[in-house]
Amino acid sequence: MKRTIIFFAIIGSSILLSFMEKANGQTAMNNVYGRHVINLNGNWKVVIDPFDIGLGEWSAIYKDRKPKGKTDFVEYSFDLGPALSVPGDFNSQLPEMTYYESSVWYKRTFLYDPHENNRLFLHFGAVNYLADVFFNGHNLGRHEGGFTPFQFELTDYVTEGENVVIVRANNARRKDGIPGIGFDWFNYGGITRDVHLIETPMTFITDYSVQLDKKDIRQITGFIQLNRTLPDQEIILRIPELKIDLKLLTNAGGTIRFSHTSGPQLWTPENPRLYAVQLIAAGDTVHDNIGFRTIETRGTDILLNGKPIFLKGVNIHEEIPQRKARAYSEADARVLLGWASDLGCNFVRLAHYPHNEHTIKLAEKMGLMVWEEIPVYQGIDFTDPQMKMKTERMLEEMMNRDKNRCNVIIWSVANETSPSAARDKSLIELAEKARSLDNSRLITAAFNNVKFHGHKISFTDTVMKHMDLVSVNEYLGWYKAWPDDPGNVIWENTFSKPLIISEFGGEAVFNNAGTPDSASTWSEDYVEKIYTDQIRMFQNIPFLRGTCPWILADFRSPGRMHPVYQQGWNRKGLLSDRGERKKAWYIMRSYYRNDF
Ligand code: GCB
Repeated sequence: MKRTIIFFAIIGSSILLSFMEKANGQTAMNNVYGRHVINLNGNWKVVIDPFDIGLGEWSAIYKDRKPKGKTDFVEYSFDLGPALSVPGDFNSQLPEMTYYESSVWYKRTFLYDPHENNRLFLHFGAVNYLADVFFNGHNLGRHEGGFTPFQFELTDYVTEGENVVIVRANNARRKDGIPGIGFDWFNYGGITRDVHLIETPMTFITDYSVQLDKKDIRQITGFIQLNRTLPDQEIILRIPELKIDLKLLTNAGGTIRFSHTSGPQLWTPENPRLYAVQLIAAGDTVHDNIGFRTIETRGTDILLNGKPIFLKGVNIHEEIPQRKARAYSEADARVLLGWASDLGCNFVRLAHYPHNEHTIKLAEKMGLMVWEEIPVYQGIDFTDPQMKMKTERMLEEMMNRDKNRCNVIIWSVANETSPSAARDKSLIELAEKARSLDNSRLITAAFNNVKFHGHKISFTDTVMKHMDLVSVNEYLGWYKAWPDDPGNVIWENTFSKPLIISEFGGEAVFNNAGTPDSASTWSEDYVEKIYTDQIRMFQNIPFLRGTCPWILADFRSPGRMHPVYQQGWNRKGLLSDRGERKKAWYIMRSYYRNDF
């Protein structure tokens, strides 16, 4: 039986959009790890399809055909082919796949015993970039976007005994993609994050938000939403350590809005306090760990829980350089975030796309504030009529997943886009969209187009006005010559907002000695000098509220072709590809320890 889920537009137009998406089974339930799930990670059999012909009628790989008789043959086979580990990118698992950019078909079977009155969903943490999902011979649909979760409902198709999931994962770069054709990181493809089956009763909690009231920090406020428009359904909200045990009833739309006086200890980087939270509807329980804090700007300050803070940040790509692979696990997050905290950070910019949930959650436990962004990166074609729908959807998928993570303080809608009428309109609309979905965090985009007038630097991109913070990627001393002695450079605050220097740095090969006055030998000394010069400049920017060096560790990028110094790596890491500390690391660390 095919079910239609009906939602009313109770909490604004975003709900209407999510209704439409849910109806075709795509927007993921948030906090999959706090629900009743069966893990489908492990070895999946694959068919490698470099010419991407498997969707055509001749191959029809999704049918998983077997030869029918002596005169029949099939030119692929899951059973006789290799297996790949899921989660995990396919590029790092087979040597011949290193630079592969096309389709891989994955197959996984599982045994199931359907229960009356249960529903079953198939949830992917992420598949880069396109995913076509087939289940027991049915085409469930497609998801576009390599870094956000999605799901399909299996209830109508699941059978007793063996069930078959087949996924076409295609990582070809596309002009109409987000990101587009060109980007400065490695294009790891495949089923890169966890896969789960989610079991729910007929009525279940689809979505919720539990957070501190922005205006009154004695109030815990939010909403809980059921999948059905059933009034008077009881939902229990429990936070035992705060002695909260509320019995709440849904309204006609199947939703609860609540506000409860309490006095939680606030989450801070020094004391990242989280509270166990349970949401209990008839037969459905969701567990979470939630922290409470406020974040806002006042003039040129950023206030965490009402107090000014400086964001001691670092940029991170979702890559384990020693393994030359996409990071995906809590163990990987421990390595990357451990490095960031050794550097003295209280903040990380997760570039340039939403990273996996383990990373966000571990950062929350470690007291690291997070900037999350969607891959609206450099060469996006803003004139493409599909772009608005695609970018908004990605934004919504990211925000939906992480809206209960108190350490996420900034949503960024773009990185380094060139002004044009189409781009300006898109970014302004994206910022408005982000605000309409969540007014409890700060919205920004990273810009690289400041104006130089002699030794003065000013902001001229009018889109900056629409952001809560101005974020600038500058690269003085590397891509851009210093306009004057760094100690004399003056930044003008055109829009009277807090400034974050969201990128700066330069390339050096670990252990490469050279002179501090020439970039061309990729020497540590040259980049060390960039860092000391940058810090001299930072000390003269009265409205600077955060810095993020580019980048924590060297990362793979096929566009970096220098045969001696780069060899397919962007060498701007403070750490080498083996985690060794370069000279610039120590400069940044002393700045963050306030002993520069
Ligand atoms: C940038 C980009 C970043 C690049 C970096 C670089 O401005 O935002 O993605 O990797 O510069 O190294 O050129």
